[in-house]
Amino acid sequence: MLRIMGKFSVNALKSSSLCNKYMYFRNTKIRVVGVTQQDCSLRNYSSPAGDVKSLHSVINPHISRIRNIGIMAHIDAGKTTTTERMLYYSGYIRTLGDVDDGDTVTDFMAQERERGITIQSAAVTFDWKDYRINLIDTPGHVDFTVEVERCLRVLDGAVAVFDASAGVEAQTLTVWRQADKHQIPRICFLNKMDKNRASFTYAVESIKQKLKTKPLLLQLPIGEAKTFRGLVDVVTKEQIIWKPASDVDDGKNFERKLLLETDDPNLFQEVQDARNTLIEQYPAFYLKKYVSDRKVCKKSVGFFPLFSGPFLKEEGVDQYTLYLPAPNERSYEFLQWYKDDLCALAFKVLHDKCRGPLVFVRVYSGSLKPQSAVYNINKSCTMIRLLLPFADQQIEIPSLMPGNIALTVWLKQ
Ligand SMILES: Nc1nc2c(ncn2[C@@H]2O[C@H](COP(=O)(O)OP(=O)(O)OP(=O)(O)O)[C@@H](O)[C@H]2O)c(=O)[nH]1
Ligand SMILES: [Mg+2]
Repeated sequence: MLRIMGKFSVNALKSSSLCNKYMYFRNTKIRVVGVTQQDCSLRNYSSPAGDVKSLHSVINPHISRIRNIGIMAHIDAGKTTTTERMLYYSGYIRTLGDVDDGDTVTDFMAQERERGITIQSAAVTFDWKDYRINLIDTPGHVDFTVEVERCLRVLDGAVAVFDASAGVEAQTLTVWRQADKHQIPRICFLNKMDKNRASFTYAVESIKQKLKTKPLLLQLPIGEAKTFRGLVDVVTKEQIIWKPASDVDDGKNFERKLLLETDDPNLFQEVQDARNTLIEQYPAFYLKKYVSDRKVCKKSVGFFPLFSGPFLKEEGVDQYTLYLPAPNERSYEFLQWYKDDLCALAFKVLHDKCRGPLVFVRVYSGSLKPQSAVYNINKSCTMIRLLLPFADQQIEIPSLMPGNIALTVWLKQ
């Protein structure tokens, strides 16, 4: 845990040793700092027209609008692909990257791009509607279990991704237990519904048996594997059907309409049954009220809404902001000892050739400012810069408020 000791000026690192450029984020000119000197090329950042925000709202949104989310699963379940889709639909990138082509935002290391796997967890910060999402894409390989646990403990919610053709796999079981240990509220996401041998029934059964949990089926797929073409919302009975515009479909074209019995009597009956099961599971709630309150999800770690995909525009990210809690909706016992003093946890260190160690911190209380002296357990150190992470690129920020995650550059002691 880190605490502020006092403030004094230090010589900042020479800017010439850094890869600095400017970019426009939400129409605000911001300095971008590349992690590696070799690759400082800027990506295409876009923001929806007319969506102008002040720098302050971009840097420090209200705590209730922050979501610190991790994506966890077995290797190859589709975590990085899901992360990439979220960045694309939120307007953070203009072209959808692909793990197989080695051009995703979060798998930026050369080895990751060559091998098509995630080796280190990568953090990206982006805005979704009025929400600030700090997302951590974790590796699925068993060798990186410790890396996942380090990230999980600073998150307020997680998305467990399942391959619909494989159900619960070994590493998913491990990370699920880690999330249990840190009492992290979770959403289950059934990915790869379009893949050969994908089976909704099998995957749900596997979650029930292996994770010993009863997921709440909030969406049902329309078709499976090659016949997969959309989803039905069990609460609203609204169906979302893909309308691929071309072979290279980015999932942005879809149609929404109410599911009627005449459309598909079997599917209608399945939705009706799933709805009745939901009401049996939570009889005290009227479904709509329960969805808008989200109280069950925030207070109990035994509530696991289940959605299926591939990821859809709006639908997916909306679920994360709706069902996963904000930092101030979680209770951290240790905060009673800090009150308004700085309390932050350093959970990951990156080594950068130019700047030395870059430390990821999650702020729980107080605020963190550049060029301040901070007390770190048994020694004091000086924090020089604060950066918001965008995978391998960062934006320099003037302060960090509670509930946020950022990168810090420290003065060597
Ligand atoms: N058919 C299909 N393939 C998918 C889908 N999502 C991901 N894939 C493929 O699955 C493979 C693994 O995807 P990744 O996103 O790298 O999986 P990951 O969970 O990040 O893998 P690690 O980080 O290495 O554990 C890639 O070949 C993706 O193209 C999906 O919805 N449908
Ligand atoms: Mg990955």
